[in-house]
Amino acid sequence: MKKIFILIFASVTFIGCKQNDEYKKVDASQIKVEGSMNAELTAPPFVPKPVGDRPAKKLIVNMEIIEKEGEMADGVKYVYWTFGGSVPGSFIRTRIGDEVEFHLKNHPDNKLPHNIDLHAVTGPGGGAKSSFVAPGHEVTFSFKVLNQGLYVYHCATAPVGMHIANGMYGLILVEPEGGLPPVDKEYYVMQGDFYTKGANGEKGLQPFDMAKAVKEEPDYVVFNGKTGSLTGDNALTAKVGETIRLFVGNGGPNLVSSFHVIGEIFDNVHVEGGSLVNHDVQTTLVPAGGAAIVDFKVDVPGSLVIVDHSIFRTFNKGSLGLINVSGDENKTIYSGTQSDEVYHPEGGTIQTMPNETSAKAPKAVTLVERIAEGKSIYAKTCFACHQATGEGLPNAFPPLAKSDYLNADVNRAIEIVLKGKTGEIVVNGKKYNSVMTAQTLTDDEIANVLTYVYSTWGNSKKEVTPAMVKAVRSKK
Ligand code: HEC
Ligand SMILES: [Cu+2]
Repeated sequence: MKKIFILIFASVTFIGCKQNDEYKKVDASQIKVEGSMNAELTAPPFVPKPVGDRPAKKLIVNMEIIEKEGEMADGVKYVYWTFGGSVPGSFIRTRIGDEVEFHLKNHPDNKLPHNIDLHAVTGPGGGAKSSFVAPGHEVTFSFKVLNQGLYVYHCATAPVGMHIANGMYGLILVEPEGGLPPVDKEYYVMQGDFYTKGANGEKGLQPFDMAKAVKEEPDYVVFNGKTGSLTGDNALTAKVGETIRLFVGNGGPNLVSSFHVIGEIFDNVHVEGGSLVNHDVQTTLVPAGGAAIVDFKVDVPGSLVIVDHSIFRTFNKGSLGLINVSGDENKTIYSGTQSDEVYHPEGGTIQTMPNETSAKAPKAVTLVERIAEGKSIYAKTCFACHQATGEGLPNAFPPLAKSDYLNADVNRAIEIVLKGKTGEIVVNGKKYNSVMTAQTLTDDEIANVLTYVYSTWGNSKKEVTPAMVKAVRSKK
């Protein structure tokens, strides 16, 4: 009995030690600085060079606040307020014991005063009070970094929520003595939610919408300030065998992020950006005004998808990024599809989507009405898969923008929307082999949505009428 007790006690203490790693609190206030240097600042998705084994220094940060127009999504303009000209703002990399001399400059062309609250600062308002700066002014304040970890900084000028919602946030990293363990690639990814007067995708210059922000109903939830900041030519890259570290932040202002990378498992996560390291994690929670450091080794080639796993945000509001991994396959780790045979449950392979819009859709008669009506149908039914601007998703959903397949045969396109589609097709030279669900839409709705698709994104401008849809519907 006694033996068993000792055994249990011993194993509990053993596990206990193991989980606590070897965290030792250092009294950073006693660390002496040796010399000074200018901080390297980088725009996302890049980060400055690691601190390595450099001693603590006086680190001079020159940060300029710039208010400027940018693009939230294709054709959607937004006036961002930025730290250093980017959203999120410039990445600041320090080590424990550094004395940061912070120069905050408010560009003379800016309209508003701003300041900065750095969560890495021990002191009133994280520096906010001492850093309040009017347009055309520069303020200076200093602080010693006492705690290691990854910290958010943000503007804290009233109305605070609005300054953050316009993009005024970024990350400051405090590395431990000797630096973080080396990895092959490091990237900077920060989520934010945005509130525009127009609905998601509505073009033109979009002012900030305070009412939506108060209700916490964003039109956009994105990484690095805009949709597409980490896709297409902006996708992150890696090679098989490399270890990747992501410095992940969440500026909010409102939403909490369920940060996940589809196709990977985080080997290590600095939980909440602090010193506790968790291992083998699928999704890590990044609170508004919080951060996490995740790393993983990429073992097989392909596209990893960075998402907020509150997944409608990803497929409907923009929080989607890619890491394109190149290199050799490893069939032991991942086989790829080993067989694909036709599976016929009762009723066929194509499922039907329920649809409540059919009854109340108004009749469009002119081409302009058809396009307007079609646009709203697109936003309700097609958008989730083919994306806001019809570009589709690599390997999953074919593009409708400039689609040779679409433009080649209008009756075939009508049939696809009517009855769904499965089996291999080639669109703009790329193969797709997936399933499009049958859309339960009326003849009018199909005519309108297809007319809209044909009339936008460089397509053939073909008008589709209800009569044409009717003809295809009555075919066999
Ligand atoms: C659930 C996801 C999904 C939805 C919703 C969806 N599609 Fe598709 N669509 C697909 C997939 C997947 C394919 C490719 C099917 C295949 O591989 O055979 C496709 C193919 C197509 C094609 C032919 C290929 C091309 O790119 O030209 C057209 C046209 C099309 N869809 C139009 C629409 C329209 C219009 C809507 C809205 C009314 C819509 N789709 C809704 C997934 C979807
Ligand atoms: Cu501000």
